[in-house]
Amino acid sequence: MSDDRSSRSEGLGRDSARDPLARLGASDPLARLGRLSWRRPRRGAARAAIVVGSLVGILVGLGVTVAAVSGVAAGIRDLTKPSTAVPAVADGGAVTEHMSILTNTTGQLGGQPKYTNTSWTVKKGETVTVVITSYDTGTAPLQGAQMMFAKVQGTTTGTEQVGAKTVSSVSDVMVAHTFTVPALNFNMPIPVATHGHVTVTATFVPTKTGTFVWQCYAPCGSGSNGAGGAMSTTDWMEGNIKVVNG
Ligand SMILES: [Cu+2]
Repeated sequence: MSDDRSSRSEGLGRDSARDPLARLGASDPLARLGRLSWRRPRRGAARAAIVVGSLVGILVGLGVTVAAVSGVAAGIRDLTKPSTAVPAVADGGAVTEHMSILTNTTGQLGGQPKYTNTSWTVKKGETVTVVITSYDTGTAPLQGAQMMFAKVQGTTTGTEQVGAKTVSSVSDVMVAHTFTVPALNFNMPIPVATHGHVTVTATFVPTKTGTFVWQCYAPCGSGSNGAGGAMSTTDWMEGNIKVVNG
């Protein structure tokens, strides 16, 4: 290229109007071709350089724009979002759900025990205190696989309060009912009300959302195995707990 450059310098240095060679060169198709072929890459290179330069400029501009836009977006996000990470659902609140187990029922299932407030809604992540007051003075001793429901499970302390006593289980022969939410691995055994009534209290924190069935697993219903009547009737020994986002 340096040779071409020098010859071009000579060419440029010539006065084409007075130099026949220059004129010849200018009119000679081969010479023109040569000149063109010499100039073309330079023009091409120049164009390429301009194009590349423009592209770089555009890309840099785009980059700056993107950075600016994302910066603005980040700024907007920062402005609209809480400054500290907040768990999506937990509100750190607390709620108490009161349930009773009555035995003075009338009608078709007359005399059979019945829970009140059988369906309620709580928030995921909040502390739920369940207070169950039972008026049932009869027992429903646990049988076979039901034995596992003598144990308190899934409460924040692993225990429950029976009156003023803190217990981690209830004697299986003294159980009258259970308040069990299998999907939440939660179980409160309710002992017989030896003094007219007994109040059992426990707390738990639901960690997942959904609608979960709770059930009594003590054979307190009718029939030979105690699984009929109240035990197989919704809103008697069975209900729903709905856990929603806080
Ligand atoms: Cu029961």
